[in-house]
Amino acid sequence: MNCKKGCFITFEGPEGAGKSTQVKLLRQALEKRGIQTIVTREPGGTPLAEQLRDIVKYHEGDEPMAAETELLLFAASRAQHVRNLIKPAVAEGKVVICDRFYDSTTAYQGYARSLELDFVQRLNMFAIAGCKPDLTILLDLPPEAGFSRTAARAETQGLNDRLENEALDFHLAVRSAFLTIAEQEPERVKVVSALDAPEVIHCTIMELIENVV
Ligand code: T5A
Repeated sequence: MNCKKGCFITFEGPEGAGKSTQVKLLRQALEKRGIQTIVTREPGGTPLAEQLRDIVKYHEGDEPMAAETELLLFAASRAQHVRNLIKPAVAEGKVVICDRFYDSTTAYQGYARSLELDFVQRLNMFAIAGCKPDLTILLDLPPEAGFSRTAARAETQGLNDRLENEALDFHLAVRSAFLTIAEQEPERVKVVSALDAPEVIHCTIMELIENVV
């Protein structure tokens, strides 16, 4: 494996699918091969975008956050992240691995929150300014399986966030939306079962990565 140019890889999937676990394993594997790799996440990734992450994930109090506000906060975080971190790093020839990107907005805010899909997609394109992933790994698993993983973690590390606390129907809609996106863009979005052991999933991802890195 020999990275000749920068590239941009995103991970998507329902809560607790194991994205962060796989991002870490992929980074280690690429760095072992001497490939300069940047790992980042959404929402967040730059100081300002991380401030927006705190608001959109942990807002509480008497004033509920409107779905439209939530959408715009994710888009604002992404606009900042793309311009100040992702684009410059890819231009320098690095491999950028991002834990969630605009497919999460389409799935969570577009499909699961039922915001107007055409508008969500136009907003996504506005926020990314042409910075589309070269490859997206969709880690797929039933929400119930993801919940049992994150519940164990919440017990030891603290509370779930606003979106994790949504009802099962919401998370079923998110999963189905991701699978729809993968059907629509089979060249870019590759579905990998998240039910296997982490090492097995990692091997599958390494095979998919060979084509882009
Ligand atoms: N969101 C985000 C939107 O609504 N719109 C958007 O546009 C964007 C960008 C982000 C939230 O914001 C929403 C989606 C989210 O609700 P987050 O904290 O970044 O919040 O949440 P997640 O991305 O869902 O991160 P999680 O940490 O919850 O899930 P991961 O990263 O998929 O899972 P991971 O690797 O942390 O693993 C979870 C647990 O499972 C174990 C791990 O050890 C860990 O304990 N695990 C496995 N167990 C068994 N088998 C495996 N294969 C396992 N892999 C990991």
